[in-house]
Amino acid sequence: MADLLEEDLGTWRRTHYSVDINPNLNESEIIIMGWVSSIRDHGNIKFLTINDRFGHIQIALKKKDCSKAVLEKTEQIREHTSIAIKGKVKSEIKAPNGAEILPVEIKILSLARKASPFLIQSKKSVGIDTRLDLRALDLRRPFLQSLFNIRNTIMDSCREFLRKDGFMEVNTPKIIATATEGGAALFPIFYYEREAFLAQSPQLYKEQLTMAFENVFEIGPIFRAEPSRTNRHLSEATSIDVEKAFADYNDVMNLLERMLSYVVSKIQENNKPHLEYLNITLPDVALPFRRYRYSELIEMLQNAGESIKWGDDLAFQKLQKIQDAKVDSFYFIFDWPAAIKPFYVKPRSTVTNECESFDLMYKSLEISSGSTRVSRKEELVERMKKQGLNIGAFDYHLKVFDYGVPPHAGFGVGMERLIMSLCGVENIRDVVLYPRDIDRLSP
Ligand code: AMO
Repeated sequence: MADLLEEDLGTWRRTHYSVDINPNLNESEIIIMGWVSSIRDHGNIKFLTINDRFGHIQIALKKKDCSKAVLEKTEQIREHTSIAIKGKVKSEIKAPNGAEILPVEIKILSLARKASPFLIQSKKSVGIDTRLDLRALDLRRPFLQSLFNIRNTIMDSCREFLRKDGFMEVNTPKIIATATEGGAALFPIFYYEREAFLAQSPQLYKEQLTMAFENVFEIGPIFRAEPSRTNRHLSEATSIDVEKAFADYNDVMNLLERMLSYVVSKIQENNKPHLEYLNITLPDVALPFRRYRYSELIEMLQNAGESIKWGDDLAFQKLQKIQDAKVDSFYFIFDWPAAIKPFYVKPRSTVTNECESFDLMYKSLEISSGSTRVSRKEELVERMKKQGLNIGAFDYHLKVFDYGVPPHAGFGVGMERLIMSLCGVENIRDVVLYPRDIDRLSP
């Protein structure tokens, strides 16, 4: 019975989005489309709220003025039903946009058959697993709509910034033959008769491309087999990878901080309603960001009574100690021990057990790492040997270095972690459409 109510679009097309409706359109005939987010029945008048991608609009059904067909249809509607409404705009001071729609005809395009297992309007909702199981429905929540609109601005503004700065966007293979960041975190796959891997990072390709295009960037997926369950690790993340020829780590640290400052200015410009809804103040991105030498932080931690020595990685928990004491926004940690950074990172010429590397941190969360790269073949082979890598497996990469790879430097920014830091989100799964982790492979 209910199915018979559903109709095709036919010749109907949307004339206005919710944001376009305002009192100036009073008496105009319009068609809006979207989904029903709330129904309030006051006896002789019923209000529907229709959401579309830009916001929501109120529909007022005065029972004495509506046709029988319209009233019958609205009896069938529950929240989430997809709907088209032909009607007249009426200015109404009490309505959200100063105007509402008086419906003349309604098409039910797709009925919601079940009640949503979670509330759409609330910022805090049920546990994330229930929501992820029905993620597309979850994504109708204004909270996530705001986050993903901000994510969209981040993607756009990074691209815009890098293009203006003379970078070319590239796409490198995601099916690869060898590890780039160390062997432990690879996902093996079948590739015809051979074993291959999902790319952990575009590192080696972006480096090679500096010899042809000088300045390149890629926004794409990286795959990491992360067995730990944390709120900041995914098995499939998005990275903003940047590589620049004839530059060193100081140049790209400057580039990265300028990029983030640009991104924040664009969010402020484009996402005012989303920032207001989320009730967030964006972090301070005054330039330059603070810069701490790795050895300085080790000393700071030792003085604070931590058992840590030079050469140890700066674990998340330790960094929380520094955060409490010192920093509450973005900062760089530079000149890391060479032994704990990948083989392609260039050792410092003066203090060779350190390397020209940096991490960009937000409080205790690592947002990006980058470095000056080794551009001479012999030095690269030596670094690989020191790290116990199978040099033969990197032959395809090493042979490029016989043909004048320029000095170069770059960084990779974790997109999800960047959004977490900008929007104050605690669980990384919330800022990915369909997260992948050790427990989740669907939807
Ligand atoms: P790194 O391994 O530090 O460096 O990765 C760069 C940034 O990517 C993000 N990231 C992750 N985000 C979510 N889940 C994960 N499992 C995950 N792993 C990494 C982090 C991290 O700072 N090739 C170098 C970059 C370079 O030097 O250009 C690299 O991949 O925010």
